[in-house]
Amino acid sequence: MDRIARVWGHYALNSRGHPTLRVVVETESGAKGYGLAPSGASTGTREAVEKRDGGERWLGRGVSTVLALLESEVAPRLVGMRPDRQREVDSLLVALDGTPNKSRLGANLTTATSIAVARAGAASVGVELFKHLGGAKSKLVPTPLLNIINGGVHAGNDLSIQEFLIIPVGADSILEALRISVEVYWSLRAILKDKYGPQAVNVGDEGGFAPPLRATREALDLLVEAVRTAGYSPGSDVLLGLDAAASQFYDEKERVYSVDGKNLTAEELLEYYESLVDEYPIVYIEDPFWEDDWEMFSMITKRLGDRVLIVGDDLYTTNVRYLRKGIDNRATNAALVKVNQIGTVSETIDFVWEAHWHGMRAIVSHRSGDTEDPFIADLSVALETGLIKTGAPARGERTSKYNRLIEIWEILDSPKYAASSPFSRRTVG
Ligand code: 2PG
Ligand code: MG
Repeated sequence: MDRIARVWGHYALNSRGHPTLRVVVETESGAKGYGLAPSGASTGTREAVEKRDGGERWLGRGVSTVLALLESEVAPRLVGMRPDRQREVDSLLVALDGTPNKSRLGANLTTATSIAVARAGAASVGVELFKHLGGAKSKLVPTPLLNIINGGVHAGNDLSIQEFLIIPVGADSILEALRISVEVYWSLRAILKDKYGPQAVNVGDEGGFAPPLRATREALDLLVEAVRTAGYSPGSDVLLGLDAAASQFYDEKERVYSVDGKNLTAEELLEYYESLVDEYPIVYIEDPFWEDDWEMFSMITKRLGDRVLIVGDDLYTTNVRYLRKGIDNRATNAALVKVNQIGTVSETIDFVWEAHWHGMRAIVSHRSGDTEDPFIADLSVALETGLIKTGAPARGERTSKYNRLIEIWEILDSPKYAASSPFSRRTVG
């Protein structure tokens, strides 16, 4: 029976050039696992807390405090535990932290540690990470949602909507899906360069282009044109999605949403989404309203839920407590899943199970400040979510996830690409 022998951590950099921590777990048998904590920009207020040093070094973003806590409090307690007992380790992390939002140890510490233990556990028993987390039966490789036009706080342009996603459903393998996506990405690049000049093809945080656009429809028209130019059919080969991240453009005082240069009431915004869904092959809208407008979430799910996945990200922050509220209110029919929003692998798994149990789709997601750690690729296969959101097919921290999905496809006996199946109708409740 293998046991954890050593746990340590050190500084690493994330895709924004901010520091993060990398935790390493080594077992008595010599098995090793690592984990890196990602970081969000459009974070929900209910998220677990990312702990930073403050002060001047690293512009206040250092993780020395967190590394010291790892060494003094966490590592000594993990030594001697079984690396393949993820739940025991994660329960200990939750108990050691002792707060409802991981604010004492920091969710960056618990996330990196929990992921490192999962990998060490897999290595210790000699199985692939996705099999270790999901059992031998998982064969479903998720359909990716690729953010190829970046707006909101992820880009320096005037687009209010944060993410414009393409969804390559007209494929029968992950590689074909990525081929289609890459062809659309490069068609879009050529179109942007032609229409707006070379500066329009600079990329944003998630590898999508950040052109000088102002209007949502302009961006959607470009996506449709790029899909067609690449030789595919919008609506059957490639579907579209949006992450509005609406908390970012909501004015709480005035109670208006500022979209495309106009101030809209919640009802007007709902009508706006409805017209977009009528005009474009949109099947996915994430965070359409700000994170406390449960009523409007329920309203849009009622109106559009039979043809669109209405997704809670800032609404739920991967926390079962808020998900249950969403289930009770039929607030959404889908939920975004980010390990560092809650802070441990086991709590993330519980969240996905709860969503699935109630007929909701779950979408495993990266963060805008991510790392080369491909953990979420394994997680999405393990939990058979059928959906993953992990940026454009560009920038190493995004492609590491896609490359791992290709690798998993090669490892699996008879893999299945989720294609359009996650968009079939589901009943919530
Ligand atoms: C989101 C994410 C990832 P961030 O809003 O869904 O795309 O962004 O990591 O900045 O919260
Ligand atoms: Mg989001």
